[in-house]
Amino acid sequence: MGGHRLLPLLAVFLFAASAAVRAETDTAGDQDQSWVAYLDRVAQEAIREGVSPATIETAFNSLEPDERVIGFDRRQPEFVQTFEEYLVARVTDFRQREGRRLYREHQALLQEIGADYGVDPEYIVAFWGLETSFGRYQGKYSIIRSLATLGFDQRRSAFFTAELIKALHILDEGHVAPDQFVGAWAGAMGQGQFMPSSFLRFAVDYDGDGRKDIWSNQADVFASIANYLKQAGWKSGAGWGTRVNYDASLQPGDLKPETRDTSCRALKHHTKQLPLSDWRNLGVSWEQSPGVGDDNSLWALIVPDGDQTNSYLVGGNFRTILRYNCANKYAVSVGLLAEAITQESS
Ligand SMILES: [Ca+2]
Repeated sequence: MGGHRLLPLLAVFLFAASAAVRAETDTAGDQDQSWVAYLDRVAQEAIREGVSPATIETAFNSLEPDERVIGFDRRQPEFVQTFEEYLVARVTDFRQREGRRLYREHQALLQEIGADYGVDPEYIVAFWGLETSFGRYQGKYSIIRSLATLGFDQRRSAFFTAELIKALHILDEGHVAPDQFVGAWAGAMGQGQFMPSSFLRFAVDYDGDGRKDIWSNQADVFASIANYLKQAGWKSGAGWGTRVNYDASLQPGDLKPETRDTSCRALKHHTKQLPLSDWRNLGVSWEQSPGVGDDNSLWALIVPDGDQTNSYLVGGNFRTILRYNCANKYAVSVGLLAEAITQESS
């Protein structure tokens, strides 16, 4: 790869940056040196993967760790929300109202993208609303700086270093200007909050301008979310699940799956998957059918908080939502918000 002979140049550049930092803070000298060594190691790996040295020089120029990011990473939640509190905080009146309004405003584009990817468009809007309140809160942290800080930190170094190298690829491909390459403190980017690895796998240039702009191009944002769901197995029209009632004699804890899907921790709290007819025979009932009369599909029972009055049967699309964000309460809120978006406003 042609980049190899440029390596010494990059090393000189990084060494110069480190010398400047060391001159300022003598006591932190060792820390600075290992930070620079870390960036140098990342740079070499990225260059080996074909990222241009110029891109890396721009990205790493005067880069310093962001202590705020470590603070967020170490912060413990002060209290644990109940499932009900979580839903109230996420599926707000504002998001339902705004979701309905934006669903109508972008209806033609959403229908087209929904048809192209085989994804019900109200779910695209629901993810958009839950992730960033429809693009309002994407985060203003430098993606490169956040990921380098978390990659340099010991706690999840390998994960964030891999994401950092992928972020360098994204810059190198020219999808976004370096000064606009921003997002949430832990590296989730754009209106759908994709990590760099998800961007490289799923982001789409739907409007055809050559850039996958998940930050500000509405068509790219919608199509990228839709493509993520499609690749994760979405089935259009199959629903997500429904709230259910059942008799206290049914013990969901006794209905463990024979083999456990370990791809996502939330699945630990799912019963085995059964057809709706089996659930009916077990005394489970529902007001609103979870699927479209598709008794061949398989449904699991979840009881968030162990509260029987707040239980759901969830299907294949629910498991797809978990691939986007592995938390049962998140996935229920996506389903409920999507339903609210297609309801007539009251
Ligand atoms: Ca584009």
